[in-house]
Amino acid sequence: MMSQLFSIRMRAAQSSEHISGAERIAPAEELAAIATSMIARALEHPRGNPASIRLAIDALPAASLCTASLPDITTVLVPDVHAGRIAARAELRRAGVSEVAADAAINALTSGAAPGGRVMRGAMLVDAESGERLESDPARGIRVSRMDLSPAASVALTSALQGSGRDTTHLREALALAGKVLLSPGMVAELCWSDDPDYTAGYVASPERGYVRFPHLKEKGDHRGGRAFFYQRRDFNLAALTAFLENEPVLFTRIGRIQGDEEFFA
Ligand code: WAQ
Ligand code: MG
Repeated sequence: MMSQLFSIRMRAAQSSEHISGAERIAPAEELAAIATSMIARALEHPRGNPASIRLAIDALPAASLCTASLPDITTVLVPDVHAGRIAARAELRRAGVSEVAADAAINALTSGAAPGGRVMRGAMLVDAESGERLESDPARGIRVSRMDLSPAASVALTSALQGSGRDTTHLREALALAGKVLLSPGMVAELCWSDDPDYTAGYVASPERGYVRFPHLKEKGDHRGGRAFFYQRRDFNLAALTAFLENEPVLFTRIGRIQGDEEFFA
């Protein structure tokens, strides 16, 4: 029997611009330390100084906790952003995303997917065939929440990535987020790169290949980034998907495989 677990979430914003966010699942005795580190992280974020920091803590009903395995990890060694974007596009195509949908999403993330060229708080939802956007609020998008690594999975991931220089908070959190999105029905692929100006890596996740990283998907110093979740339209139900991604708790208790690096030259 596991002890009572809580979802703890942080979101920091300037007037209308998203600064940072974080989602964890933890027992009561860890909440104070996690809250402290989330606040510090919001205050020190390279995207700027927040005007507001919101923390939310919710008890999770023990019966509702779903456990799962994290996706496999592959790194594609692209030499620069140009090659990175071509490789990510090819990965999306391989997963079943159409050319028009892949290009629309890449262009949206490049120019800022929220109105006014801003960064979205959450992810856009994209029809994998037509490229049409399916989220109801194009500034907020969908925020995936209530997912984390179990303590054992966290230790296993650290030891599996040891010496690779890749055991970053960015990777850990993105892996859990991508892992939860992969569990949603009709999911074809996810495209992501960070909105943190000093973090250039991004990934494409898909059911077949898992979490495929690209060290360069944007130039250093660029404040734009975001996420696109591609879905098959025929299985798409916005209300059910939103309920799952935003509210269903998922704890990753096992890690996936760490695959050998792949080369890519554009
Ligand atoms: N749910 C949905 N979308 C989100 C969420 C969330 N919980 N958190 C962030 N986003 C969206 C939002 O538009 C952000 O602007 C954008 O994603 C980027 O978020 O080395 O750090 O937290 O393998 O900056 C990927 C590569 C890092 C890691 C991704 O994203 C690696 C990253 P960030
Ligand atoms: Mg960020």
